[in-house]
Amino acid sequence: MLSGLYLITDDNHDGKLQTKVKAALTGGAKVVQYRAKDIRPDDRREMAEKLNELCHDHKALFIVNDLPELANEVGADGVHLGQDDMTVAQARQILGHKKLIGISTHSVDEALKAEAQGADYIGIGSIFPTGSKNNTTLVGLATLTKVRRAVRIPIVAIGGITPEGAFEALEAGADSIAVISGIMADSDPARAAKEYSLIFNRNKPVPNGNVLTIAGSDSSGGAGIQADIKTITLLGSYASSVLTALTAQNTLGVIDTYAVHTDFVEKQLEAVLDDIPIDTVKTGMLSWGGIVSRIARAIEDRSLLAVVDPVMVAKGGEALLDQGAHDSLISRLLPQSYLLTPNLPEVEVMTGIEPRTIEEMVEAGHNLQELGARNVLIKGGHLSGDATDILLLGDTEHHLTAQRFDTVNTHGTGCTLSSAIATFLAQGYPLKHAVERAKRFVSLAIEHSVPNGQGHGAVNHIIAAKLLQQEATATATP
Ligand code: 3NM
Repeated sequence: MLSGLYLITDDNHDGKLQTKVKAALTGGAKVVQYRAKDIRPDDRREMAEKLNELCHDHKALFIVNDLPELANEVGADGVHLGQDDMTVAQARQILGHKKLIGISTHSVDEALKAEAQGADYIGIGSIFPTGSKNNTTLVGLATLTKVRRAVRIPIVAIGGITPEGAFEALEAGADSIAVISGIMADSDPARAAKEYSLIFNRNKPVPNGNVLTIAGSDSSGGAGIQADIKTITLLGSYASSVLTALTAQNTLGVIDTYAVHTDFVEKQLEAVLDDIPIDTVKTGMLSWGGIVSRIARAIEDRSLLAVVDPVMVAKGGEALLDQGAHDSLISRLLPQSYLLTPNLPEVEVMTGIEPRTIEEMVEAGHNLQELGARNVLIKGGHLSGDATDILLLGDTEHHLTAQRFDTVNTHGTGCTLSSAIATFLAQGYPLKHAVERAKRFVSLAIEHSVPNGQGHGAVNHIIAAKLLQQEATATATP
């Protein structure tokens, strides 16, 4: 069964093809199709041999575009044919019955014909507009759904597919998603591939997705590791945790903190990461510089998708990060963050400017992207009026507004939001969906918070998870 992320190589012979394919395989690509149009046959064969070996080392399939003879010579798993290439029967004669043969199709008729001819899978495209291939037909998601109803063989959706588009294409019935530019043109192909790969976690049985939280303990249970584990668990994923510090804390404030030794933080990290296939990471309070650097290194080495909540000050105003940690956060961790989720005071600490308007929030977000954050969510809760957050997704900008509730019981909102985002990402929601859903969860948790203790009571994770589930069931299409 052909499923998962299907990478197609581009024609950009900049000497980085192998490195990029290896990164994509590390990020979770399950199939690689070698598509090399204008290259000398000897060079093509040499490259095909190398990529074939790389794929097999990563237990991925290797498919050659257009050329069954080359696929045969290098021991590839199959060939992919265009409508104008040889027939399936001709390719079968060269490759035999054990190899895969795929065909590009652009309509229900072509798909039915490909299945009748004995193709093992079909490509269908272009689903969205693409700059990677000339003269494609734009078929769209509706045709994809019709093709799904018409054929039984696996369907690979192709053309202009972003992670958001991948989510839609899987909903529309695709088994696999083929991507060129979304991975090959990305400066970080491993993370890009991971982002696409996670979309395939959708609809897996509970616990769906492995989330690792790296944060401090809040003895009162409302924030920190405790809020993270409640959030991740109640939303249906599996929570692992690495503790960076203990706090003596209650709803009135932080009384004291006790940092865990850096070596021991690293031991915890390695114990988890060497064993459990972690889908996403959330980082919270990291306490001091040595810890921040080691965590940044682990995230970099393993190309993890990390939601970084740059926790710097507690609600009561106590500093939770020393100067060294603050510097390492900016120079080491920020460039490794898949999503950075600062509130306005944290934006000020990181950029030197405290935004007072939406425009200033957007500008500060771009500054944080220039410092290396891949995507940024600036939480506008500290501005008056409805709470508007700014989400910068690569180079697109979204404004997300939520109702403000008049309550002091907001202990743990930041931790809850970032761990909910990490959870929904691990469950196969693309980033914008994950952020929107996490915001809804936090809104419900604040709306239904109950006083507990003498200060800022905690948000209500339990009711929020139930209500979110009910809302999802009510809006699901029958
Ligand atoms: N075949 P990107 S679209 C190779 O419609 C190819 O059959 C298509 O590249 C088809 O992910 C396409 O960069 C290009 O849009 C896909």
